[in-house]
This record gives sequence, C-alpha cells and structure tokens, in this order.
Amino acid sequence: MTEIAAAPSVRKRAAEMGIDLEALARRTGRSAFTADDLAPGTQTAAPEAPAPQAQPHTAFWDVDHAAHGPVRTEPLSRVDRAAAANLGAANAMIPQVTHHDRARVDALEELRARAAPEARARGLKLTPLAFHVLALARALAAYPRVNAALSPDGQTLILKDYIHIAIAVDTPQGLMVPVIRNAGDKGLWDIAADIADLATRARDRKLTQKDQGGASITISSLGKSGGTAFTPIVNPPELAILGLSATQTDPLWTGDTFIPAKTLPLSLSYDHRAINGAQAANLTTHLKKLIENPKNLLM
Ligand code: CAO
Repeated sequence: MTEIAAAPSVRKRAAEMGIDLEALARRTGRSAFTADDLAPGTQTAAPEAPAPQAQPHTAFWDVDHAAHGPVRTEPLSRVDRAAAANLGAANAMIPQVTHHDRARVDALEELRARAAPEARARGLKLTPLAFHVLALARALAAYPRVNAALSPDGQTLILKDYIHIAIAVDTPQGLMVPVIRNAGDKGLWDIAADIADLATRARDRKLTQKDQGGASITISSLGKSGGTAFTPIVNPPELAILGLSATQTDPLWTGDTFIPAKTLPLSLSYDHRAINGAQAANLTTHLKKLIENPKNLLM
C-alpha cells in the first residue's frame, strides 16, 4: 500500500470526485497530491505509467556519505515525511512571491503587558501571536480575495465567507498545522485560548481531523527562535502564509530624529496565480496598521 501525502481537503475533494488516491499514486508513480492534481482530466486521462525506480533528481541524493566520514541515520517521522512531500509539491507547483514589511509593536507590547493580570486570571498566557491572528483575521475580512482558494482547474476563485487561520506548531513529531476556526468572529481571549489549546494538543498528538484543513492562510511564527525575515512556503490549497520573525528594536525616523522602536518583521508568501503583488502589499500594509494600533482590534 502506498502512503499518500495529501491535505485533508484534498482527500475530501478526491472522495467527492470519486478519485482513488491510491490508484492515482500507482498510475502516476507519485505519492503526494495537491488540489491541482484533481483537476478534471489530469488524473483520469493519465496513462498507465510504470512506477519509476527513482525520480531523475533523486540521483543528487544517491551519494555514499559514509565514504566521506562516519555517519548515523535517523528515519524521518510520518509527519515529517508528509510535510516534506507537501512542501516539495507546493514549491514546485505554485509560483510564489514573498512580500516583506515591518510593523511597529510598542503599543501592542504595552497593551499586552497591561493585559497580563487579566490573562493570568483567565489561566492564559497572552503571547503576541493572539494579537497577530486577530489582526490577520481583520485584514482578511478587508481583503477577501486572499481569504479564498483556487478551484482545482485554476479557473475560479472560491471566496470564503468564513475566516479560518491555521497556525504552524513545532512538535517533537514534526510540523503540525491546526486551524483556528472562525477567527473572524472571535475576540482576543478566545483566540489566545484556541492557540494554547491547539498547540498543546498538537504537541500531545491529540489533534483530530476536525482540527486540521479548511484554512485560507497559515501563520508561521518563528519569533521566539529569532531571525529577521524568511520565505515561508504556501500550504495548498491555501493562497498565502504569513511568516513572523523576531521582534527587534530598530531606529525609527520621526521626521526630525531617530527613536528606538520595537518592530515585528512580516513575510507574506502568496500564490501569484491568484494574488497579485499590489493585493499582497495592500493586505500587508493594512495588517501592519492593525498591529500598530492594537486598541482598534479590541473594539
Ligand atoms: N518576537 C520575539 N519574541 C516573540 C515573538 C516575536 N515575534 N513572538 C512570540 N515571542 C515570545 C513571546 O513573547 C513569549 O516569550 P516569553 O516566553 O518570554 O513570555 C514566547 O515567545 C512565546 O512563545 P510560544 O511558542 O510559547 O507561544 P507563541 O504563541 O508565540 O507561539 C506556537 C505558539 C505554537 C506558534 C509556537 O510555539 C511554535 O510552535 N512556533 C513554531 C512555528 C514553526 O515551526 N514555523 C515554521 C513552519 S515552516 O517551516
């Protein structure tokens, strides 16, 4: 039996279309599939092809490393292998661009410090991520073309009336991507509680199928780990992914002098088939303003 790497939404769509992913894997010699592979005609018309012994590019990896010095081997986890297949397919199939910006977060950090006692009383740790998810939900509401998906044939944009935001969670088993449902209808505390719950259950391997899939965008927060910017890979069928790097203190020109300002690097990668550069820049600028004026988020 071939182990299939496909997002839950792709499996669901395949089932609806009557496509057997196992059979498709045998026919195409591949084991990772995205929504694009389900486009009408792409799989049903595929000729019976013998499964290749090795893809031509795998020759690059077919090296005797032990000939160069001592080595140890460690099998990748099931989660890591599925992520590797999905990331490879997404990177190969989606024309992606990453737009970078910085948001000033002094006001957000002040508000977060003031809210700390209430967070403690609620039994929550209020990390900056809750504000970022809330701001992104508001920004998606203002730019609905990003809160969307492409149809499998790439001809239609499917605009969603709900805002579900996935968060990348680093776990000992590998990268998990649970989803905050209806983030567009939630307030700060509900989002903070969702993040804590999903991250804990992801690390305890207690996520269910219902916790995954259906998002339009993922947030990948590497703030705790450092970095000034990165280029996250879109997780199809989502159209975008927002990377957050470490907050740092930068000199900010006020018009007549420089002042120290805490800034958060934003890196928005997007599917350029569905989103153009101006749309991505407008969304990011809007997001930046929301993050910079966090009181408005709480209204
Ligand atoms: N800059 C600096 N510090 C930041 C920060 C930022 N942008 N964002 C969060 N932090 C700090 C918080 O202030 C907090 O610090 P203290 O512990 O000192 O109070 C700490 O980081 C919180 O980190 P956390 O991980 O406990 O909580 P979180 O809400 O920030 O993130 C989660 C939750 C699940 C997203 C995170 O734990 C995680 O797994 N991130 C990794 C995501 C990842 O691997 N992405 C790559 C995917 S693609 O390869």
